[in-house]
Amino acid sequence: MKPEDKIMTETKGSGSTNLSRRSLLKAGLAGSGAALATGALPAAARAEGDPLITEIQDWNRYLGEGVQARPYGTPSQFESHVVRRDVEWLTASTESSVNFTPLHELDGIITPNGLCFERHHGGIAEINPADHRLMINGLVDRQMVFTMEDLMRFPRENRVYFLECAANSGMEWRGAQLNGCQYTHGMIHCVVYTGVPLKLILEEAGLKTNAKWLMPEGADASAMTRSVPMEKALDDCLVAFKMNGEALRPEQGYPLRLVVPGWEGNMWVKWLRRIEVGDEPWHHREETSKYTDLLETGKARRFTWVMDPKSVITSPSPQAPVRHGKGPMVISGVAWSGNGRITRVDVSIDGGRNWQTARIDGPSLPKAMHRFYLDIDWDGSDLLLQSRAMDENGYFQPTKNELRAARGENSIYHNNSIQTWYVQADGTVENVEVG
Ligand SMILES: Nc1nc2c(c(=O)[nH]1)N[C@H]1C(S)=C(S)[C@@H](COP(=O)(O)O)O[C@H]1N2
Ligand SMILES: [Mo]
Repeated sequence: MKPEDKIMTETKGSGSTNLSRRSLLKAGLAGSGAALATGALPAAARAEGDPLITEIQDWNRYLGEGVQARPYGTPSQFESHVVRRDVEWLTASTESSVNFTPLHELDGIITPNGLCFERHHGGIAEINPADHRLMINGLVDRQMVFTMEDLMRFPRENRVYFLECAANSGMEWRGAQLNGCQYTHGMIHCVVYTGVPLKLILEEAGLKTNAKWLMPEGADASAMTRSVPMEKALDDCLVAFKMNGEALRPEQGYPLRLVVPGWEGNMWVKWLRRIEVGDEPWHHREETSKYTDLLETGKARRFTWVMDPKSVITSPSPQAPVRHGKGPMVISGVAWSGNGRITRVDVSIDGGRNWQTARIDGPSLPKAMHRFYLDIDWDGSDLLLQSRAMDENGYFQPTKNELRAARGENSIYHNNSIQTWYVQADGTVENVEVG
């Protein structure tokens, strides 16, 4: 670990950011902060003499590039800061590593393909789809090998799902650590997949009566394998070849990946080359030494597949400070649950003492990202921003202390607790914890 790393704020034991709720309450800062927005924008009509209004600009005067300039479009040059980022000290190599979705720059519920976080254990496999095969073996009536062309002849479906790595927010278990929601919550993406229901492929091979588990395997250098229970495979899993309408990106498993809706990202095997059917789980590395939750008793929770309800405010946040001063402010964030739809998101501006119900806008789809907003009139005082999500099964997000009381302090995986951002009067935002 390099403590001098720019994006890292050591909250524990570093004076300037060691913020407890009590100290804020004492200072009288945890009060009302803001009311719901009502007025008009104060800054709207101040254009008098503004050359951007009175002068003709170059882009107005000269012809622009023609249609042949960008056969495959990329974002505006002014958006070049909107990129995936990694944290160098987090992993020993870049091949077995992770980068993070820039959540603070995005809106709506769909993640653009080029910004979907990447997690791979053996680098990106570059596979010509003509050379790709999917094999089904084990407890089936017919062992089968499919080409990509074969798979294109099955009926296909389009569905929107989030994928969250079980290690998302893992660095935050013991205290506020990374200064930005890209780093604290960016191991997630949400796209529309096109693929074949796994059920149809398994039916083609014919399941034996004792077929209870699947072992999907990746064609990459890590040959990722996990055990997937048959009920899930037959319920809503997809073998997907498209994301957001175009072919999967190489980073996301081109030409074929498994989609395991609502369940931890590790099971969504990329570069899917084989599915073995068995009668019991395989107890491989990623379901024993990794992706299990070590409790205080020394026992570990295993097969904790579902990603429980979670949310985060993406703006304002440390990488998206408030630049506009007091007045109307849009508080925005995302929420998701592996159990189904998000039914409610509450937002607090005073560290969890009072809550207001946020407005969910855009499609509300099961096991997909949801977008929420709270529009306030900021009085310019310090805020302790939090959000908490509730899903259609009535589950809601715990506080950090509630989570630690239930699971102890050893865990990395499955941290779905409430995040706090400290917004200061000058608009800067920091990752903090309230007691
Ligand atoms: N073949 C293969 N599949 C894999 C992995 C891998 O390293 N190899 N990583 C897994 C992990 S840990 C996660 S979180 C997701 C990440 O998916 P993404 O790269 O599309 O974000 O892929 C999973 N599938
Ligand atoms: Mo992961």
